[in-house]
Amino acid sequence: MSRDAAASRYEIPGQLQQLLLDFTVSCLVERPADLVEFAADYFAQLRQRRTEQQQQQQTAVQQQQTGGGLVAGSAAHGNGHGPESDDSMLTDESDEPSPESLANRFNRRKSVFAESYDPEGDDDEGEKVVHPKSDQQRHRLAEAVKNIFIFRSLDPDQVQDVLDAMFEKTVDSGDYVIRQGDDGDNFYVIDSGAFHIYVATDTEPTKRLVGQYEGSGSFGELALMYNMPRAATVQAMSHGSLWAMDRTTFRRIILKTACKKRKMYETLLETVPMLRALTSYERMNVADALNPRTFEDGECIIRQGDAADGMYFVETGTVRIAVAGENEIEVEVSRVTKGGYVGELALVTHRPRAASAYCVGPVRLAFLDVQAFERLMGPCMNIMKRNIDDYEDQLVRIFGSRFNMSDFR
Ligand code: 1OR
Repeated sequence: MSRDAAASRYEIPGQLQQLLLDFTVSCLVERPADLVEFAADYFAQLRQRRTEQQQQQQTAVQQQQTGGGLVAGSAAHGNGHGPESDDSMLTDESDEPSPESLANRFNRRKSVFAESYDPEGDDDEGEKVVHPKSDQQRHRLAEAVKNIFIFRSLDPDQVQDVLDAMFEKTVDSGDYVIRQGDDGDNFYVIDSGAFHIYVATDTEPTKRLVGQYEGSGSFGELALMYNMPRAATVQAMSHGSLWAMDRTTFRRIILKTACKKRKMYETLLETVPMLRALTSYERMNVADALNPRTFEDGECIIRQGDAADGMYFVETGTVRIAVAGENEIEVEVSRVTKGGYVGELALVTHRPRAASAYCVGPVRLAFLDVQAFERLMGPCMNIMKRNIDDYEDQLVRIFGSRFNMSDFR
């Protein structure tokens, strides 16, 4: 074989170098225990993202061709138009659709609505709804909504409207509250009871248990936020009570704030390698729970020895981490920039802050409080613990063997 023939036969594809480089960086950052499993997941996600992007581009082109965007609220009520109007969902409703068709509908719809819905353009004000309640009901409702992340950014008037509009719904074990593929009617906050979440997908058409709620939490926001069919089935596993809010009130009061927040933190959360351990749905929940914090140059974000109230993701700027040894003199041990995080150690070890954190120039952070951390960050725990081993090595190098963080765990 000639040299030229060999060269053309072994030509390196243009994307290979970048692809392998990205993959290698992910491996170095996440240090997976099982490289083969990690590689399989990594490339599967990459392919899924590319498919979604292609679908979104196609949709954008189709919308341009048909001359219309989505009308908020139209498709879920069955009078969609343009590319959605031929969707089988609107015509072939039977009582118990096959899980396979549900999954197909969801996957087709998801990218369309998630991308093209613009809450800013939604001027559907709707009427104020009031469901009278006893004092006891009002008290229980106030307790139930306290920890619902998407209510936290509301102003007091909006909270009042929310409380007025909610109505109680009791369920028995086995009742379906939501079925995957259905149109969205209500948003639910759990007052009491256990609920299972099931999802069917194209690759796994038999519905699979993906999570559960035990006496608290909320669900049913996705279909209302993105105008798409229900993404999961939610079934009561015990007698229980729910607070429901109708779709119009949800969209009138909650939608804009919640969508804005999810959009604002979407990019940040995608750049934090650790959070790849979460599903995109779980990352959205993290976005709901985050709060912006800004600091000036030199300001102290975390003080060594303090009790911990939460952790921070770095949005912009640089954070300097310093540890004071026995002589109280602080030594810089590392710097954290965009995509990194600080303050998780004390939350994992349940100990006081092990180091101080200072701003180098202005810094913008996203704060996750300790309750949200405990509810949402479980799937990232192994990655955080592995990174803590790194801190330990670093501290032993700087201060000697006195620091032993694994004792805390
Ligand atoms: P919805 O309006 O689509 C079903 O109705 C609700 O179940 C959904 O809103 C969420 O509030 C809730 N994926 C999608 N929806 C979920 C999930 C979920 N968990 C709860 N819901 N996943 C489980 C993540 C732990 C991802 C599965 C791949």
